Amino acid sequence: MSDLPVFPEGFVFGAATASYQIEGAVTEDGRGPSIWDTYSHTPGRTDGGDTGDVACDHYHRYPEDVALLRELGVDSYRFSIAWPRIQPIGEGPVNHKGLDFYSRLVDELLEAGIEPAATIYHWDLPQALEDRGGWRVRGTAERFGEYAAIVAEHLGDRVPRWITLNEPWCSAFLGYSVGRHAPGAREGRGALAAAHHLLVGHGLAMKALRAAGVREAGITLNLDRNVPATDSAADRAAALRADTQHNLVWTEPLLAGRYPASEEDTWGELITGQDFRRDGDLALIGQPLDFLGINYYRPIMVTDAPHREPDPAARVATDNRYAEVGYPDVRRTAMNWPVVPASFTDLLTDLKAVYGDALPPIHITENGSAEHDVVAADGAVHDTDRVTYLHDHLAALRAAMDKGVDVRGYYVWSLLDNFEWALGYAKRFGIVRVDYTTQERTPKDSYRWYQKVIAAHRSAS
Ligand code: IFM
Repeated sequence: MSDLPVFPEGFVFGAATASYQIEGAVTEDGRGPSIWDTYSHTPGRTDGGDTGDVACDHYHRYPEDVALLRELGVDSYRFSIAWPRIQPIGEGPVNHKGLDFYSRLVDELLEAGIEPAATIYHWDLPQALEDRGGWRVRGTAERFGEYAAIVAEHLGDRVPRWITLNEPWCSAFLGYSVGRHAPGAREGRGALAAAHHLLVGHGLAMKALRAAGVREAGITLNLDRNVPATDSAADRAAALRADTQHNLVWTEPLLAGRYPASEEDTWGELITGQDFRRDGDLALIGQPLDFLGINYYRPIMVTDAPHREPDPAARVATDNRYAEVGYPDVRRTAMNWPVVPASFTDLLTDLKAVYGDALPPIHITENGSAEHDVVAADGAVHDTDRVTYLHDHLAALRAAMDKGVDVRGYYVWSLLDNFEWALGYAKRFGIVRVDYTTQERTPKDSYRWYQKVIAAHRSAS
């Protein structure tokens, strides 16, 4: 859109997806079951009983999807690799048919002039590893390092940008504490152990990526901006606990080489005397990053609240004496998420203020909105709310860059409507509509808008 500020030359415009959300073909070419196959096939776990069995059938239709990306004009495409396609039980020999799929995808992208950006883990843990403790146990982090070495060795020469983990907060806390993501556990220490082992896995994967000589390696966090509901000391302390649980648990070890100073106040006795941390872990986790990936969608307003579970022994790791309150007077997306673009600017400038030169260059690896899309009589989707959301968030991002935050790229979430985890197919984030009966793809107005943004950027730089 012409009124968007100009982005610097070399700024990367991209689009993102993830394996289980789009691929389908879950039993094809030797793929093993993942925790999301198990979870989605468990009655009552996902809305409408939806599963990723077919999803967008991208496994078979990837040439069509790459053609859509080419027409869109993106510089880069972020996809994720399904671990159970590469190692069906999470360890042992490589399943070459699985690896070949990603090799073909990468070649197709390069042929289209699009830089591949690969996420090594976007939540589809091989079920066999979950059966042995999942991310609660250190062995999973070690297996993850081995898997990362395999994909880096086979694809590292053609994939310049690598992301070890996507949103480890969701893996650890939604997966092992809230129970709304696979594997669906509700635990205290298990979730905290998972958070630590994900970070250890990240460190081991970084070593593997360095050994393979890839151009850029980093991690993607879904950082939240936790805003106190009032200026009272109690609400500000609650916001710090929310910040600890959502952000500091990752950013402190990754960027400052320490665990959060506020962790005991946040987790109480769940974190004391923990035995999952080992000497040397912080050095492993805190290896320099080439970039930090940030996924941003919305702010969270919090207020002080008592523990939901009075018995500490029965507490989950997300019971931290704060409660989310409604954000007043703003539009909400179909996810019921408040739309507050200015908080995107604030999140980034705050991060810079806290970490200074220790903050690596940033890629926004996801940003977008689920909307109540309507197919018009002519088959088009006039998703003006999504266009406004994307426009305003790009402007907010540019404002953060003007204030000194080094941001190198932006990936819209998502290229396609897809399987929105426990919420199934009802929530549509795509800039391309997918008809799940026919698998027909229809570019929405937001796709055409983004195409123009990218073209205008190209002609200005
Ligand atoms: O669909 C998810 C994605 O897998 C991870 N980030 C948030 C998106 C929207 O909820």
